[in-house]
Amino acid sequence: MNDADILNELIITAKAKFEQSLTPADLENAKAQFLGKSGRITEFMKGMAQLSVEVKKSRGAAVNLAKQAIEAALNERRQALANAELEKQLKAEALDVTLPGRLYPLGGLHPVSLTLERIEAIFGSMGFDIAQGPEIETDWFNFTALNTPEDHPARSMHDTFYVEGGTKNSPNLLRTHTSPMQIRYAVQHVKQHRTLIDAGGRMPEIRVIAPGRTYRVDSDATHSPMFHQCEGLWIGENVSFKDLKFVFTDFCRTFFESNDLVLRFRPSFFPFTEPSAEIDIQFQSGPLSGRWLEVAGSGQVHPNVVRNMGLDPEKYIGFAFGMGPDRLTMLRYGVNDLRLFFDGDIRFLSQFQS
Ligand code: 2NL
Repeated sequence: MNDADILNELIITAKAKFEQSLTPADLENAKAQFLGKSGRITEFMKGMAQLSVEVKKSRGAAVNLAKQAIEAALNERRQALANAELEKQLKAEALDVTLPGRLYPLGGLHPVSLTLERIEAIFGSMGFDIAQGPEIETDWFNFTALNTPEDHPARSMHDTFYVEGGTKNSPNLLRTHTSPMQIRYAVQHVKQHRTLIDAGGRMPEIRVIAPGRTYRVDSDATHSPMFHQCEGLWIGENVSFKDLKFVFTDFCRTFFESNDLVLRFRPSFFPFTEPSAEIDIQFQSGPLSGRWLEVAGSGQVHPNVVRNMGLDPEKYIGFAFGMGPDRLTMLRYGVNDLRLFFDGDIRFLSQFQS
């Protein structure tokens, strides 16, 4: 075989080897076989030392051409492997920009919070202020100011959570109802209008609701140690039980979205009201139709309590009521175990998104 044939053969073999190389590493190994230090091109050039200048020249030119051809084939193959690699990567990371986005589940309000918002919106629309305040109260605001006698069972360790702090005469406790906030609100209101009141002017009426968390030592299917309350208070010079009846009837009909719902006021007793009444409601249709359901306590604010607000009970009169948003939530949604609201099971809680 002459030189040209040998070199052509080398080029063809190199091209074939490069084609067979499936990875860059294979390809570099194949390259070494032809262009490396002991590669076949290098070998071919060895022994050229003894040749004549003419032959060296023509042979050198031929070898260089062959070398260039092999290098060209090598580069082409390198590029092809790089392209294939890129193609593979692109395919693996393929992104369908036409796919819809993944929705993140949105949180929602707790069913009792929904009820509180509802209560606030309804009383707010009737001109009631909304007052929020401390859950750790003093004995004065929670009991004494509310005409609750020293020996009342509600004040016992069995019924109330006492906490550290406070004074011997007025220990700190977790409020057992939201009434203390109403006293705070009323005292503030009266302070604000003191000059006017003392001058015999007309004090703007106290119209407020106090929603929030309350605490009692109690725990079963219908009682939770932490529960919610929402109380209402309306004090003025000429506020009567008929106002309470109207306001509360309107509230219940709006809250339960039931215009034919009827109310019943049943005589009762609370230390802070006199007279007092339990409020029952009756649906005229639906699953609870015909049953009397207790939803609130109420009454005319006791003169002692009016006095503790800084007002003269001979001149100022009004009513108060207290209801349980937890129970209202159970009635509205037909839930029969109060504990479900406070277990924190998202499968239960996520059913109340509206
Ligand atoms: C119930 C009973 C009631 C009140 C709460 C009240 C507040 C003040 C003065 C007088 Cl500042 N009374 N609140 C009155 C009657 C009943 O709640 O069974 N609640 C769930």
